[in-house]
Amino acid sequence: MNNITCKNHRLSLDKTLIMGILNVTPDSFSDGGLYVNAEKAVMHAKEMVAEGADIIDVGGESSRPGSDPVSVEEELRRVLPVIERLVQEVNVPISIDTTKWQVAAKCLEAGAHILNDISGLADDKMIDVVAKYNVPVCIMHMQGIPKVMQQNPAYGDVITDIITFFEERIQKAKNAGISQLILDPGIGFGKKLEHNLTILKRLNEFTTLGYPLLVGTSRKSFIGKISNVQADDRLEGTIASNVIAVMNGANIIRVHDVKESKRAMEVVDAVLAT
Ligand code: 7PM
Repeated sequence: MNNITCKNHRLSLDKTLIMGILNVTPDSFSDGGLYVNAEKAVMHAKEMVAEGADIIDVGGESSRPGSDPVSVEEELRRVLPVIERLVQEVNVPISIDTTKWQVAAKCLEAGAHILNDISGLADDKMIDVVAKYNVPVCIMHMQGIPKVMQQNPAYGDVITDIITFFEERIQKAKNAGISQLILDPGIGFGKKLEHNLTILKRLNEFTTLGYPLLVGTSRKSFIGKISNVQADDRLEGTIASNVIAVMNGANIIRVHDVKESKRAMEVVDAVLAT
């Protein structure tokens, strides 16, 4: 489990990998039309690479708790022009954050290197797409769907339940011939504060499954609940949680703030290498 290989790229797991978040969802700032927004997204991606991002994760559907799904056409309209440019202009692997097999297929055809599926290969058609393109896939755990997932998350033992989920999806992937898996417990996806904290504290229990671990805590609401701060003021909590995750076995952290996260992880990696 020392590398993740995707086409022309090889990601060493000797150090913590930084996955930079590239949102291409419309927000209050993105009123410049499609071309302008794609241009801004590409510039932001290049900035993150310069700051030390090892992977750029492109997402066109907000998975915010309570959010509605978008259509295949709309999601493709947002992400495909950006993916097409990034595979040409950026020298790190590009991952596509989608749960839709049609979106995954088009983006992988366009040259994306990794699939990040927050539904964890829930759709059998997605398994076929990943097998066809033979790319690494991140299987994330989510209880429920974004629209309703935070209404009343409940577990027996949250770690045991997530491991059972991983074991099932690992088997399905293996049966389809998919070998390169990344596992992600899905912080904030159908989890209460106590579940998120337990996942961070006991993350090492997932390492026995034998796959690289990805963790995404960046600016998430559990940090806001602890420190009573807004999303744009959660950098310190993000870094604290990522230090804990990596000390407990995470290999990849998914972050908005690449420069700060990279510097923090250099220190963590130096200790881990000792
Ligand atoms: C609003 C709320 C918008 C939350 C976006 C989000 C993860 C992910 C996301 C994660 C993996 C965010 C989330 N989170 N993929 N996609 N793991 N693998 O905070 O934790 O970016 S979307």
